[in-house]
Amino acid sequence: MSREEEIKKGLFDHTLVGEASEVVELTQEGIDLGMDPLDILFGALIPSLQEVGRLFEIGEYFVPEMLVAARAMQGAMALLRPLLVDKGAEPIGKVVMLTVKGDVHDIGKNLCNIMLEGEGFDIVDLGVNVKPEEVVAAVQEHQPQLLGFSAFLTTTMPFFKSNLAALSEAGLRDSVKVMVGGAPVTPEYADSVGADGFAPDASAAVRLAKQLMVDMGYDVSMGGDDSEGASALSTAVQAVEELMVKSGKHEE
Ligand code: B12
Repeated sequence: MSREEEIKKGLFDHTLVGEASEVVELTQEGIDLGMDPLDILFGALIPSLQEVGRLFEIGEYFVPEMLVAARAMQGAMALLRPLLVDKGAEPIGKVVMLTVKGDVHDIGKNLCNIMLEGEGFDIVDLGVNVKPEEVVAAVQEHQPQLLGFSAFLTTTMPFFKSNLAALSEAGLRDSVKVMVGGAPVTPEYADSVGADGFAPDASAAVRLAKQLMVDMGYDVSMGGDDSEGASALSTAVQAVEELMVKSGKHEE
């Protein structure tokens, strides 16, 4: 096994049991060895968190185990973030992102933020457990083109609808495009609540965000061989997709 493979295995194993300092050390070693940060993320850390979810589901893990695993993952994300986000160019649009009321899951949202930021979006992150009235206030204050709602619980998904209703009541619904996501969310559910789009993962969220900008008449490069700045992450996003197909996350 190569050192890179050992690092990935170590990251998976240590994240699973929430050993944060080992996860941080291995992440740093991987970065120093020139490993692709997206391979570290999608090839080791996220699969480990998926396994954590499975163990919770079958009753082998409880909330404390999930929490330490999530903390270990976040330590690694702090190291990976600067490598994934390439600041400097003019923002191509503004996105307000949040996890809905009653929900504290933020890893998926944070990952979307990193990828969106890396593609040139300006991100306003409202954090977790965000109430509909706070959503309205943030749209008034920041006037984003896009709004992203994240929910990881079937019991909090209905807040997508509450948020959309609050926006309509405030006369703001037509001023933004709304995208939704999170582990239990489906495209059908997104449609049923009247969202403008759904994405199952961060790379799809980037494509969706750009498409929604284009739909609104903004001139946004859609990746490919265009400008230098935009293409670095587009290439990375493609790499992620390949990794996800390999790991069986995407069937299509
Ligand atoms: C870590 C974790 C926790 C941590 C969260 C820490 C944190 N800071 O986020 C803690 C321990 C706090 C936690 C608590 C709970 N959790 Co929890 N948790 C998880 C776990 C293991 C991982 C979630 C995660 O971060 N995944 C990694 C990310 C990267 O996931 P992802 O889906 O791939 O994310 C992508 C997409 O969803 C998408 N996306 C996400 N957001 C958005 C937004 C937009 C706009 C777009 C376009 C796309 C998008 O892009 C992301 C990046 O690629 C999941 C299991 C799982 N398999 O999901 C359970 C899970 C979500 N939790 C669950 C439960 C039940 C709970 C608790 C109720 C447990 C309890 N009894 O207290 C509490 C609820 C707390 C609350 N009020 O929110 C259940 C939910 C079941 C359900 N369907 O309702 C799950 C599925 C576990 C299970 N298998 O049963 N949890």
